[in-house]
Amino acid sequence: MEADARKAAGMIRDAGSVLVVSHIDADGITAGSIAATTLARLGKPYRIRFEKKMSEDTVSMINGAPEDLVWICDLGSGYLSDFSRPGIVVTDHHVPDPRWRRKQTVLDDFEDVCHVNPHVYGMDGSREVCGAGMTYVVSKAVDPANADLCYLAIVGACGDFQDSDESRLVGYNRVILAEAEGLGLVLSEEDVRLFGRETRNLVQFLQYSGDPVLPGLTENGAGCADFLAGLGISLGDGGRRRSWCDLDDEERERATSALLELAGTPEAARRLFGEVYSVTMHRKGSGLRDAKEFATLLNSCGRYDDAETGMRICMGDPSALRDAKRNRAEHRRNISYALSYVKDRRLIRERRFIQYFDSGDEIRETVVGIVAGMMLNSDSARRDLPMLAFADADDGTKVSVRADRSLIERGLNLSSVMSTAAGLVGGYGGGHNVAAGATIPPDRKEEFLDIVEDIISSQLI
Ligand SMILES: [Mn+2]
Repeated sequence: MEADARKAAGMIRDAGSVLVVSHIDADGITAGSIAATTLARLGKPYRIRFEKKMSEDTVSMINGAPEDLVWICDLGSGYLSDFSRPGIVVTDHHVPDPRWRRKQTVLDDFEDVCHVNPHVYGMDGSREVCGAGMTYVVSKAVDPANADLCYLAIVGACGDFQDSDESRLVGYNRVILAEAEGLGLVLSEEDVRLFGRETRNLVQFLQYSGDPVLPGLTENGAGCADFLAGLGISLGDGGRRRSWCDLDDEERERATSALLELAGTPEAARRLFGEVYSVTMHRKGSGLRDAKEFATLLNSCGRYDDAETGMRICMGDPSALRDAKRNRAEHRRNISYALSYVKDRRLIRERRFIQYFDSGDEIRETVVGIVAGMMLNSDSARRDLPMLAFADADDGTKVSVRADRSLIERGLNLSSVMSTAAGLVGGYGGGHNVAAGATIPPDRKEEFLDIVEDIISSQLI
């Protein structure tokens, strides 16, 4: 990895001009910010483009770009054999293009693509290091002084849920974390891992927990208020509502043990409690101190075609935060509109092995997955069936599907359901076992649902 990073660093130093292409999610925005800062510090002319995915248009834009070098972050590994130009550096963590691996050993006609990807070095790119992490490795090879960007790689890893499986960062992410802690840029602590410890008030913090489900608290605001009152924890401080980060040590310990007891199983307790990460340069309650909240803010920028605002935040522009908060408020309004749209119109249809709704062009394709997940956890839907959602997109119909973890134990794997079923109707798909997606031709939804049901019924035991 270090040899490849040095090679990439050499190509970057030698280039007269650079185009950075990165993904629109939190990992992509932090990766793009690391790349852009690296180039700015070198005094190199550069341009940055954020992309939703590596479409055919993106590939031809890259192949035709006038810059000497294209630095592709958090994208690109799956498309290496589509690049036909010299001067490409890819710092990504997605599974590499299999054709590239074959050709690399036979023909060696890809010598101009410098590919820095954890899968090549025997690491698991879904958990051990993210796109921002790989970009950081190259940035530091360009100049060791870029070590101060390591905290962005931690935010990127949290954005890609790389800390979810073990309730803490693992693998190479821990190497980066140790650097970040050593420089005093990130603080890691053992704490309750529910979302919103800096910005949500205490009731919302517990009420919107979701994973794990806390009996009597999840989706029950009054229950949360009673629970906190029972522990002698006040919800407000003067006129201000308190957040989880406002609790003193003693209050936090009391609340934590009560929550762990409520969680019930050791597995739920393990998901509830683990490591949390704070970006020390940002103050409490700013929305940027907790790494997960920072990543969520970046994601909300990306979802509204405004990844650039996210990048301005990462690069230290204070006015960008106000713009991003406007994005986030819009995001919340969109989600709540989408939820009531699906509920009020009773859009959910139930089939034997799946439930689904078709949102047409009423819900943005970039948030329909979140809406599907929230519907699954609401009282308008069944928990024991996967929830699938359709939304119109530029290049076809976007499909998002979510399932309760209990179905995974029974053999469900939504990633393979989506890739197989989409492939059979002329689309493509993939993802994770509990959350996956696809893009399919709009006129083949019914056929697609039939195939999805067939595959799910054969998976479940
Ligand atoms: Mn990523």
